[in-house]
Amino acid sequence: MSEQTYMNEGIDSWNSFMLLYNSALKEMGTKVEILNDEFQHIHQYNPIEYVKKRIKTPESIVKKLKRYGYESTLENMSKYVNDVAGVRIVCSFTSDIYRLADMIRAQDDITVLSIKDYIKNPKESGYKSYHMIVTIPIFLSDRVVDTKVEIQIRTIAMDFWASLEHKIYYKFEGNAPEYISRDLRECSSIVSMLDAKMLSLNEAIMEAKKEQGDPRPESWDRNAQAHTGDEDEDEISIQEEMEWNLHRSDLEDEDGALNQASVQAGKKA
Ligand code: 0O2
Repeated sequence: MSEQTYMNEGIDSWNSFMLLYNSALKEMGTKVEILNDEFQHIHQYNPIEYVKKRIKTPESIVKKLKRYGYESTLENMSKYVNDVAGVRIVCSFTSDIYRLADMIRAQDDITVLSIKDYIKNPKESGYKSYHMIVTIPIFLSDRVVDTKVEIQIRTIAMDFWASLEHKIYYKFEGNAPEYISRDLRECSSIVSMLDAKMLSLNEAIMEAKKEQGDPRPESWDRNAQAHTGDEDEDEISIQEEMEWNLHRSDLEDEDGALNQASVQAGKKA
């Protein structure tokens, strides 16, 4: 069943939704870890540098609904906010992004609702990243609920740019002077050049290794530790950006609306 049907069946509390979204994050986190482990096993190479997971803050949900012109209710949240649960996968190379996206898309239990390729079509700001909105089934005691997750996949360089741009833009509350926006776009071009350079450098290293008779088709220097048995080094780091431990009464009024006062109470733990 979809999140909507779940809601129509009277399961409409904030905590029930958060349970779903948190479970979806756990499921996706595990899927990503398995893909990385398998890659390591087959190709002696791990494409993922790190993974971040986060649940959107109530404040940010209310802001988004307001921007879309909807009232702040749980129903509207589940209908219109696609990124309450978000997983960000940070890879080494641009080619890893598309490989991972294909692997995620190919999983039978995942349904892709939409894709935005901001690498091929960067945003006006210079933002680059590959976005997928997917649903993943969450098996509860008496039902299965297909739950939405936003997956963002990008390189370390793209992530570096996006983090800093977010901070800078935030300071100006959306009214950054034109020269700042221009410089940010220029930095974004530098990021693309850097990514392209690192990718071609890596390909050159692989070629050189092959010529030297390395028996492994895809052995990469940076994964040398994979062969030393140092397992901790191979593990991807998954960071929980924030957690919500809030109660329904903190967040909703009698009609089930998400209220602004409670949003304040729901700021980052
Ligand atoms: P936060 O705080 O990261 O959660 P839609 O999905 O079409 O309803 P939305 O959500 O604007 O609309 O879609 P889009 O454009 O795919 O953006 C989703 C997320 O991408 C944003 O979430 C940001 O995380 C990131 N993002 C998009 N554009 C930019 C940008 O110009 N700079 C940076 N740094 N990040 C960007 P939120 O909800 O805006 O924010």
